[in-house]
Amino acid sequence: MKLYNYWRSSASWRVRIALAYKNVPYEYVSVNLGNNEHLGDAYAKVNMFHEAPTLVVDGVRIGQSLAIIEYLEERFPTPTLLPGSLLERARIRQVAEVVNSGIHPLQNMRVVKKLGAEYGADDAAQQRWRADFIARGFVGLETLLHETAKTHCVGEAFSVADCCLVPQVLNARRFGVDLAPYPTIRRLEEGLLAHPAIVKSHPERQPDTPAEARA
Ligand SMILES: N[C@@H](CCC(=O)N[C@@H](CS)C(=O)NCC(=O)O)C(=O)O
Repeated sequence: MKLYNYWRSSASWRVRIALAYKNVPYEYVSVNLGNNEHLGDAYAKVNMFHEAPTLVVDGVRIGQSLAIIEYLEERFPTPTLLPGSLLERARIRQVAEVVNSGIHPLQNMRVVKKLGAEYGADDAAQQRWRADFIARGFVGLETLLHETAKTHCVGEAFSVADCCLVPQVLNARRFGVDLAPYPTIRRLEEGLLAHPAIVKSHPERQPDTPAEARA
């Protein structure tokens, strides 16, 4: 398996967490989003949406981090990333989608670049845009997690919800979101940052992590 990804991409990190949790070996292929490598013709042959991550298995290119994680879950069911009862699993998927479909797209690189190129938003305005949409999402997410979380996002077992939460909190920190109003999110992040799968897959420790960003 080859994972086309980028150290700093939060959607990539979700998949790296799942691979580490399930102890699945893979080849790390770096796609430098910082240099717009994902926008070139070569990467279009890997991912026609010009997004990271992409998992390539037997020549089949799977995009969308949650689709990749579901593939991994079905192929390597143990340890599971979808634990618990039917209703708990629905909550896990809900948290994952709040991040994947609700928060992340509005703070994504292409959106913010367009604000700069076509709507006159300078760096500070772009940062405010990102921080604002992350914070709006976190207001609801904090309430949801207050209902669902114990040691993990949903109950006491590690799940795909945790794979999605931690990278989004790192983005929040990167874009200057004040995390004080979100005690449940902060508590969960603090605990999860010590998890071996998260430590191993952390952006600070990847093959393409630049020296200045290394742990
Ligand atoms: N929902 C997609 C999002 C993929 C995505 O947009 N990834 C970002 C990096 S975190 C990206 O490639 N952005 C490139 C751009 O916006 O130009 C997934 O979960 O895989």
